[in-house]
Amino acid sequence: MRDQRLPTSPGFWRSPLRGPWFTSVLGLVLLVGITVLFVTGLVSYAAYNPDLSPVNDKTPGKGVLGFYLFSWPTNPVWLYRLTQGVHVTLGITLIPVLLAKLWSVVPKLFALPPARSLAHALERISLLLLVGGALFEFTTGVLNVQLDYVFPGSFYPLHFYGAWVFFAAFVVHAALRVPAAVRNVRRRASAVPEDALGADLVSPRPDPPSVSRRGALWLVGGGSLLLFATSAGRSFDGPLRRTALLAPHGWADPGDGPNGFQINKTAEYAGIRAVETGEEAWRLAVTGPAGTVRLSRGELLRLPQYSAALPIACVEGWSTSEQWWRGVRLRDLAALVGHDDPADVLVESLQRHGAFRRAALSAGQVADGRSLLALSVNGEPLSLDHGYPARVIVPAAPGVLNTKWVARLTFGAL
Ligand SMILES: Nc1nc2c(c(=O)[nH]1)N[C@H]1C(S)=C(S)[C@@H](COP(=O)(O)O)O[C@H]1N2
Ligand SMILES: [Mo]
Repeated sequence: MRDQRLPTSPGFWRSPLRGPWFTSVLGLVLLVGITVLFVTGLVSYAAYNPDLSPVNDKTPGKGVLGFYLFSWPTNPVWLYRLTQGVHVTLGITLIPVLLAKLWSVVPKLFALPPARSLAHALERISLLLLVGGALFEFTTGVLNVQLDYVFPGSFYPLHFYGAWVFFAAFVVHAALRVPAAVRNVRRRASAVPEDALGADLVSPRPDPPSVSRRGALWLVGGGSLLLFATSAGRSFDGPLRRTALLAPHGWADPGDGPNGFQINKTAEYAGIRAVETGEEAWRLAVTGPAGTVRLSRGELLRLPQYSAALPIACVEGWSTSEQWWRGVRLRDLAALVGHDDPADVLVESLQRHGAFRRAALSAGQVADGRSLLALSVNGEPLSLDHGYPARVIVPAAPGVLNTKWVARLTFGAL
């Protein structure tokens, strides 16, 4: 018998909770949950117009990994609000399940010998990618939504490549284990035959139980429920938003009134000075095959005005309900500079620094009559923090494409 004080000895692990049933239940929850995370994650990437690189997407050499990309639609207007809300809220909710699952199999990490055969060695390497990939994806995701881009500019490629590595290992693992996991779950929590997959997880000398396996599952589920209840409010306005205790609170207080909804980056943060946005100084430059026209805010207001009720839905998972935006249609501005058929557009902000000072929209997005260069919201001029003198708003698009403090529109440049 090996020294039971060392984690390499099975006798070192004393929890009576460990066993095939507990691990299998958690595993099957993750099977469903992580599949949804992967799909909504790819969808989020597609929504970002990565084909309009290098403006939107700087992910190097995505090549075949971009095979599924499609032109992001503008309907229904809440599409990204839903997919990204699910991605972020589900990811946060699954944290206790992931941690419990890793805890339940941790003795295997220390099992000796490190490899019994070539097949066993390969399997252990795939598990390393699986566990490492899971921790990496959950950590980068949480850091991004909670702490606001700790890796400016590099979050997308990190989270994107990490997802593919993680998911490849996940598929292999699921193919090998799901049938046995289903069998394990059908059995009762206490009845574990010696030959069940994962029977080696059962401690050979368990401590007396302080909670049953079912009770432990309820604890994990309770933890998830608590995270859900304190996160999901980030997808709503008003009193529900206040339940989002876990959503970052470093944001500017949007106040009340027509402009009283979530602000991401304030004008002050973005370095926008009031002198640049005044009626005297600010001109919008619109460029196309017919040349460049410069328009003041007053001139823009004399063009035909249209309204659209659209939400803002950020990649960080928060969103606002639908606000009434009013302004000039992007496709009318395209026509003004010689594009009768809508073209894609490069949007540039007054902002001089920061990742989000420019964005590219597809021709399909420009064609939609609800895609606006908005001048007002909910019946009042835009506030400086929401992008005065003018901002872009596009149905169903990620918030990051709704450029604020617009200075220049270049149609057909991409
Ligand atoms: N110029 C500029 N536009 C910007 C940003 C920015 O930092 N600078 N942030 C974008 C992001 S990430 C989001 S989610 C929305 C948020 O818009 P809001 O602050 O009006 O809610 O603005 C977008 N437009
Ligand atoms: Mo955002």
